[in-house]
Amino acid sequence: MNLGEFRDIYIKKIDDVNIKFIESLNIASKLKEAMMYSYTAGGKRLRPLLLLSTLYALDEDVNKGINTAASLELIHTSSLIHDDLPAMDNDDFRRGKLTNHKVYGEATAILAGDSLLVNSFQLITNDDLISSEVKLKLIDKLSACSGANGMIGGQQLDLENENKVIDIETIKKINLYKTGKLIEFALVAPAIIANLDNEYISSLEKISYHIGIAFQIKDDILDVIGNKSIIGKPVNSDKKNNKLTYVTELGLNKAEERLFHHYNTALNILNNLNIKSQLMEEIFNIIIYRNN
Ligand code: GRG
Repeated sequence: MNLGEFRDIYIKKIDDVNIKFIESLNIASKLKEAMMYSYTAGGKRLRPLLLLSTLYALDEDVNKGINTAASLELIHTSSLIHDDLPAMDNDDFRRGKLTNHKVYGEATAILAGDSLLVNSFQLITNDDLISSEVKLKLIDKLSACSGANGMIGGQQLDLENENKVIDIETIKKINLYKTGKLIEFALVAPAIIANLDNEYISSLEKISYHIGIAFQIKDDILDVIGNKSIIGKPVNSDKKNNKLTYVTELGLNKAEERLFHHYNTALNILNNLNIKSQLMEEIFNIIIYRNN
């Protein structure tokens, strides 16, 4: 199967699951509308694609990962809503549309982000295709990767280091948590679903480490040289928020060198696993060569 076919089949399934799930929530209509607004605002769906292509590479039934991948995308969406808030990056546009708080107000945007995060776990608990033991392991890993020791902790580090002169190691650490931890989940969840051993999990974690950093370096590069109408949000947001990134620290050329270093290292580890990794590699390429 090629990536286009894979994406057409499985991303549709994920969007169906998430849209039905949000529709099924019997709540205040403005909250539900705000959740739906950001989920359906677009987005490349790279994290679910990574998760499902890894399951495919491991020769597992890809359908066993649909709800887990859907859950991951809900959490990613929640983080974007919060990231754009006035107390964080204070951005007006995301995915080419007004940010959630610009449409629904700050209070509802906070609650929409909270609900997308908290309710996401129910997609795993309600999955009929995986065992209770696997569900517990997935929820444990997903909460670890999202919470204070994961993405949210990374965002806190990012905030604390605004306006500071920091070294490349600190920038790397921020990236590793803020962006890398959800990528880690995308690569490790398939190993949990496939009941693989710790040695395998550790190799996938290593790949996610490098691809997670590469992902964020590319994001930082696009923040400087991206086209606003293609990336769907303002450029130079990092400069506006006095954030140091690989690009501000090293310049574009050296940042790009680092990007390729991490990309190539991830590919080498992946190739040593001898799995059906062609789709994974195509997604790595999208991460590295994308223009949005
Ligand atoms: C949800 C309680 C709660 C807190 C959120 C704000 C925050 C804490 C974390 C920020 C995490 C963040 C936004 C990291 C940047 C990750 C990143 C590179 C996002 C862009 O991802 P893409 O390119 O976006 O996959 P699309 O729009 O394609 O989905």
